[in-house]
Amino acid sequence: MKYKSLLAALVISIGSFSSFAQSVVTVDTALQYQTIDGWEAVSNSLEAKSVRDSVLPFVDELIDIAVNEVGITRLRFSYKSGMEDTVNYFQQVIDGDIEYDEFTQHRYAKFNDNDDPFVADPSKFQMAGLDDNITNVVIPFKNAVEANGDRFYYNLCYVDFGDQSDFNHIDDPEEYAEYLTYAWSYIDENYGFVPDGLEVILEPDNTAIWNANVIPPVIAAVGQRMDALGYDPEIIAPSLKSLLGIPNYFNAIANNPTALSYLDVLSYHRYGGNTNLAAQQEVVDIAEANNLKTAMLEYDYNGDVNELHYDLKYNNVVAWTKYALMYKSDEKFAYVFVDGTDPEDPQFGICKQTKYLRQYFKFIRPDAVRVQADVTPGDIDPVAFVNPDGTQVVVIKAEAGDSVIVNGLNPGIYNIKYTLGNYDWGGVNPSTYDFDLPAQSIAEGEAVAFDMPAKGVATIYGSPVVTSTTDRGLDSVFKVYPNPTQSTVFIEGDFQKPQDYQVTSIRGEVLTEGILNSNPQSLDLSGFPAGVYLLNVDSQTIKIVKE
Ligand SMILES: [Ca+2]
Ligand SMILES: [Ca+2]
Repeated sequence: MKYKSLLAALVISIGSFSSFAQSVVTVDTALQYQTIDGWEAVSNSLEAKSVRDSVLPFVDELIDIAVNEVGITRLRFSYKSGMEDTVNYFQQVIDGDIEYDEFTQHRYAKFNDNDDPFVADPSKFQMAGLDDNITNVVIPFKNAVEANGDRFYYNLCYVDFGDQSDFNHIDDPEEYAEYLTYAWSYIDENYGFVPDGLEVILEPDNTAIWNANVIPPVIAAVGQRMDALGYDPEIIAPSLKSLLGIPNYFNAIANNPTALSYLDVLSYHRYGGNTNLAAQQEVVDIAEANNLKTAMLEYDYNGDVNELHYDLKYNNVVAWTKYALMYKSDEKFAYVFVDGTDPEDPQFGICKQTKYLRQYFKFIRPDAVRVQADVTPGDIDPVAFVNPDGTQVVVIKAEAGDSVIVNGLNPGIYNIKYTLGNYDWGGVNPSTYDFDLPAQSIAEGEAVAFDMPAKGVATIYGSPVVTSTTDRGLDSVFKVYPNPTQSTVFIEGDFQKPQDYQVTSIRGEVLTEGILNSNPQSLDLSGFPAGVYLLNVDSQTIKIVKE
């Protein structure tokens, strides 16, 4: 009888905690998968003249929202094939001499600069559109990303829709290589940086002249020419409109060993094969067998958290692109919209689907490593990461309300933020947006627990590593120097008594430990490989960079 009442009390106690089903998530940082390269937006949506004139004066506000509110870290520039031309049509658009529509008649029309693909004539490359993009968008965007301590990624994507001229870059792979290396040298000389990625050809299966067989020779040619110039872009291909064609396109590349040696990222769009999970697994299998990254680089209207979550968790993508950085209304293909009702004070806002995507983008940072996250039966699906600063992030996509317990997190303080609503295709504005539950502090072996009230996306994210203890009531503060270090660091603090210390990897593996009993105390890291390590003392953590 006694046991029965105890059981009843326990049931009542759990019942009063939550009326939902319960799911237990277990994070295991020992099982690691892909490393994130970034969240991408296409920046060309700012090039139409009407948008340029109305938005560019306020572009810093747009960038602030895109970078700091949404979390975008990566920009794609569509490098249209028609910039090798005798006429500077884009400059004429800027100057108001022609309409943007007239520019579109020429943007894929190519005129060869001369007969020598190894000698570029600068007067025949019309870079006004690239200059406009870099000056007005890329540089301030890059600065904003880097100010957050994040890595910016610039993806230069060759686009060749339409067969508008007799000459084509695929006529001679060296002409393609000239056109792309010209861009790299031009950006390097004029702006002092170069793109990080070269997306070889946008949607070759959506053009009149590209196919699987013409891609390998251009990859081989441009890879070798970039090498000769000292550039090493990530080569991204085949960026098919339909991922169903990837095995065929990949096999063509694999038959050209030089091309295969340069390929880094197996990229796809989701306009075909979106529901074909076997075809997606085939992409993953090809990538794994050939040591390639995967990336989902466009799915405009229909790309929502269902695709993002699946791509991260099952397709191992390192980058994900919905589409446009900005559009003039809350359209489903853009991240940010602008309400230009008052041209003197345009109002930028986050598009409704982006409000769900942001639960991932803003908290999973470039160079985050995905780790295992299992869940007992429930209505939720977790995906977990370790950020480069060592903080852990778990994003939960919940089909319905649920009581959630998250195990396997490092000790620390965890924030819980959710956005509720129908995130599915054509999704609606959230019923609850950007809602914060009180932060939870957990010790070793403890779990974060909270109620997810309804369908939506929740993010559990660790607070950045604490370097000051004044607000935590701890009995000591300490510092480490030199940091970065090449061998020895000194640990100095106002310790009242000897302190245990641990040095761990960013995944939490203990690499060495001991007791601090002198002040300062030296710690020899000369035997450690270069990398980032975490020093734990008195429940504080300091990041140490070993060079
Ligand atoms: Ca040429
Ligand atoms: Ca030439």
